[in-house]
This record gives sequence, C-alpha cells and structure tokens, in this order.
Amino acid sequence: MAHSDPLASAAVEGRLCEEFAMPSHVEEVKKLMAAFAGQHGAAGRRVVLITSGGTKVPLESRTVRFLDNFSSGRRGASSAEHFLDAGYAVIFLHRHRSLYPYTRRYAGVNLLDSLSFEQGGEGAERVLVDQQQLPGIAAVLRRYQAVKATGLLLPVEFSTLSEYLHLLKASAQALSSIGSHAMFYLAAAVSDFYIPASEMPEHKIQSSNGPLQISMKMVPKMLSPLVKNWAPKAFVISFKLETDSSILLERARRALATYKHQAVVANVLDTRRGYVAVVTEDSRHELVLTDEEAQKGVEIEEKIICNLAAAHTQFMSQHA
Ligand code: 9Z3
Repeated sequence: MAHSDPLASAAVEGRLCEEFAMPSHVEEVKKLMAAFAGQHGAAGRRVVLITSGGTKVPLESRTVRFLDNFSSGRRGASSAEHFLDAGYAVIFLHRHRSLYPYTRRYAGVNLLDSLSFEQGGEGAERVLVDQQQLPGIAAVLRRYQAVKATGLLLPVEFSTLSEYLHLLKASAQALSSIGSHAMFYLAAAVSDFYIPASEMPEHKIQSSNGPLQISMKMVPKMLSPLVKNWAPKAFVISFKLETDSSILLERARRALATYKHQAVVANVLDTRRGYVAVVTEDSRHELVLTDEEAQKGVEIEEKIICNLAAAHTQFMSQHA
C-alpha cells in the first residue's frame, strides 16, 4: 500500500515521474554536478548543495497568473559565501533572478549611478566605479574572482517547480558518490501546493465567470526519498519556516522524526535575519545576532554555517 502513504519514498518518486515532466537539460546538469562533486571529493573537499529562493506555481498553462512566495534568496546566497569561506565547494541551486552570492550586496543599487566616464589618452574613454556607491566593492570583487578562479562555485538555476524537483533529485544522485562529504542545505521556500498539468486550464481564467475557486494538490515531499534513497550517507539539513513562533520547535522536531535527517534550521518569518534554532535529535542551538553584530555587518548565516560545519565534521568522523 505504498501509494496510500504520502511520505513513503517510493510513492514520492512515482509521483515525481508521473506528475512532473522532466525538463530536457536535467541529465546534462546532473553530469556537471557529478563531475564537480567527483573533482572536489577527490581533493578531500566537502561539497554542499544549497537550494535557494522561492517557487512560483502557475494557475494556467499559458500562464498569466501564478502563486508566488516571499523568499528573496538572501539566506541561500549569503550562506553560499560563508560555506565558501569555510572551505566547502558549493552547488548553488537557485531560482532564476533570486539573490546571488556576492552580487546580492548590490541588488538594490542602480548600477549606472555608480559609474562615470574618464577621458583616457588619445580620446579613449574609461568607465570608473564610485566605490562610495558600491560599499566594499573592491573586497567583494577580489573574493568573487578568487572563488571563480578556483572553480569552487557551481551555479544551477531553476524557474519552475518541476525543474526544482528534478534538479534536486539529480543533485542528490550526483553527490551520492562522495558519501558523508556531501551536505544538503535546503533553504529554498518551495511551494507545498500546485495544480497538476492535467487539471490546469489552458487559457487565461476569465473573471466574467465570477469568483475564483481553486483546488491544489500537495507537492510530494522530496526529503523522504532524498534521505532514504538518493543520498543516504549525506548530511542533510532542512529548514522550517513558521509565522507563529509558539509552534516552531514542535514542527521542527516533527520534521526530524518524520524524515530522520540530521538537522532542521527553524526560523520565524519576521525575525529570520536575527534568530534561528538549529535542532537535532538530541540538541537545540539558538543562534542570535545582537544589534551590535548587525551594525558591524555580521550575518546570522555566518553563525549557522559555523554550527553546521562543526556538526558535519563530527558526522563525517562517525560515518567514515
Ligand atoms: C527558510 O526557512 C529560509 O530561511 C527562508 C529565507 C526562506 C525563510 P529569504 O530567502 O528567506 O532569505 O528571504 N526556508 C525554508 C522554508 C520552507 O518552506 N520550509 C518548509 C516548511 O517550513 C519545509 S521544506 O514547511
């Protein structure tokens, strides 16, 4: 009766194949990820797969309208930088146009306002950067170029929910060769609900038909086959988001008990930049960013990665 249990990993895998068409580029990206993991794994480096950003779910197949969520991708992009600083190679599985490591710092800046012309010799023109408009740009550029030169960051984009789900599976399979050296850091805010292609209207929903009622199906819980089948030796971290802080820890513990992975990073929407709890089977670490730290530009992701990298070290020593 595998299909009656929505969490059973075989049922989840079956639904992924049947209900979500596999995008054509997934096999190619899987090879890239496997080569990346193989290369860094052989060098003794750990590899983290970060998921980042929200998802949008279409209401019509010729999509005019969709359901989206709040996630900016800042947690994922900032975490990628801190994992790189901690010596990890990073696969950054992110939503198209969500925040990106390094460039995220200038996301709200009008680039053209920070540039000007300088006349060079013989009529040549050079473009100059006003560093006051782009605070810290020289240090950020240096770090970005170093990361690029060492090939430690592999960006992979998704746009649709289907792409996200298939790329997550592909990444898990690609990283399985490096066993406990792999970490999954699932910070993306993935929709829990969607409309299957077979139930979706083709054309724009007409307002002349009156108020809209939609019925959505549950998105299969990928954590289940990921932990059990695709990357059973990896160190797996999921995120739990709530708006009601009173239920946060109970929900985090429930997720751990259900999926039996290594840790849940629990956060509340309004306070997510200043407080998280890292919950494991037998521990709870509350990580807090003080006002003073925030003023100095410290980010809570630095504390999260410090905590998880240490836990990963311990995990690897127990699962060598
Ligand atoms: C998170 O909880 C992330 O920390 C945020 C980061 C999405 C809040 P931003 O991108 O925000 O920096 O703006 N991610 C997971 C959210 C989530 O949907 N988790 C599911 C749940 O809570 C489980 S997979 O049920």
